Amino acid sequence: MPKVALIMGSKSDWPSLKGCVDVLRSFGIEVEVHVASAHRTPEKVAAFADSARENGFEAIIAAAGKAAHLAGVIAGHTTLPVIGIPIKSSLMDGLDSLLSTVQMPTGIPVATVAVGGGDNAAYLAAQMLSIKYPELAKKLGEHREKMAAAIEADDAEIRAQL
Ligand code: RP5
Repeated sequence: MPKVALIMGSKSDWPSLKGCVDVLRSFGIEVEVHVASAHRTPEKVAAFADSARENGFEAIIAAAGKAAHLAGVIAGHTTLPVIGIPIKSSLMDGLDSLLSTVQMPTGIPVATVAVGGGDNAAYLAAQMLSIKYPELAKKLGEHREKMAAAIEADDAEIRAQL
């Protein structure tokens, strides 16, 4: 079974991350969820990331707000793919989190989704893991077909009103 970790910098991030967990589970991806802070518990973050590959994780999703260094610090401690979710948790509408997450130095990338983009982080993880797990590729294809059918239904509904 594919396995990923979802790490958040604070419990206050959790409400915007439930969708991420739901999407991962809908694809049959095991997810281990932790609160660990790059600033408040830096040793815990480093230890988790250092041992993530040997502990069977295949990607790490990291969510943080404000000075959002969590994903970047994790990326510095592992060569697993790291997906960053900037959280909107300040007066700056998440722009601070977005830039803190995405602006990584060369060689240490963080695949950053939109501010509050937890669901897309899960879809991206599923797409990455689909290289190894054919059942994920199949489920992703089916999901795309469902989305397209929904758009076609919306198109018909709007056109019928005119
Ligand atoms: C970040 O600071 C967290 O990821 C959170 O988004 C933000 C605020 O944290 P709290 O002060 O709510 O714990 O580290």
